Amino acid sequence: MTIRIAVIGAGIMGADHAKIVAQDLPGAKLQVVCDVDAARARRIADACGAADVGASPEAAIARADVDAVIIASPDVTHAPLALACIKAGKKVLCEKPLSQSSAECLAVMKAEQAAGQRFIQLGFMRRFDQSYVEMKQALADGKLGRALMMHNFHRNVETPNADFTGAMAITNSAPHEFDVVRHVLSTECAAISAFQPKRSDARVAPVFMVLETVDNQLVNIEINNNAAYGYDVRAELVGEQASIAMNTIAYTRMDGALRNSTGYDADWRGRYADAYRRQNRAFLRFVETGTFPEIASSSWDGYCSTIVAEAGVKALSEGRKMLVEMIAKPAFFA
Ligand code: ISE
Repeated sequence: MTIRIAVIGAGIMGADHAKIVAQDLPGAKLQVVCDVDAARARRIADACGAADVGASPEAAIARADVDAVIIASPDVTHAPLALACIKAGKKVLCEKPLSQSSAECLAVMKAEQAAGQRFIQLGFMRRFDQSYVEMKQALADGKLGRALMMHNFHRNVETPNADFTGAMAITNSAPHEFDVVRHVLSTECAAISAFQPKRSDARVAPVFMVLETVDNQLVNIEINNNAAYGYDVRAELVGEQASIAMNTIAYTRMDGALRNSTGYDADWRGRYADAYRRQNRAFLRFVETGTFPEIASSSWDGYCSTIVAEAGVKALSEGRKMLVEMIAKPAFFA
């Protein structure tokens, strides 16, 4: 049976998901591209061969010819639209974050539990990236000894718009690290501190965070959304016996003029192209079988990354370490 998918949002991520569904997701059909900007929806739909377009997310979710939904609309719409999908009985791949409010995340979790089955897969695609898969496996195989620290750098070329702030680096970019660190280390964050250096210009300066885990490990995360030179994500997991670090991913090296060089991707879509496709294939299997993918993120994981982000924003604004107080993990999400 072909799974007919509606993509909500035709911006940078909606366009990428529409392309993946149309070109790299055997067994799926791009049924609807939905966006309030009709011209943008039509452009993406025509480019990807979608069956239809729409302007109302709720109407697209309710369509009888839509079996599953990918939410790639603005962050503030994610939780309300996820709730609409649960109500319509449709499984959903929701781009991160689930919400920038932990209370909204709890409401989505509550709705899933009330429905008695899993509906939400969250778009923390880093878990599907081979580098983090190998890190987690090396730790599980005992090759590192006990995990002590994890160093993380997350650098974008430049902020997407002029009103991007240091707090947004924590709520929009850092959730990737908040989630993948939990996943790789199988731990939770107990406390977070956040700092910012001063740039010589008006651009948003990097945010540097130190997380303390409930297992007495240290994690540092640099989010630099104005790195200028390229899209560059790095990570190193340090154990008591060994450490494992992510290589810079490049398929070629240029030699010439007495130099050699490798290129950087312009943004995450290139660097994580394989991870997005693995994530979306896992989602398709979830829709087909009803079995939640083992390594995927759930609405619980969305809550966990958002509660850390909320504490991180307070730590940055108040200039002091903040404790992270979370609810216990419901058995429903075991
Ligand atoms: C963006 O929203 C993403 O999700 C990217 O994966 C991340 O690298 C970027 O920093 C975010 O702004």
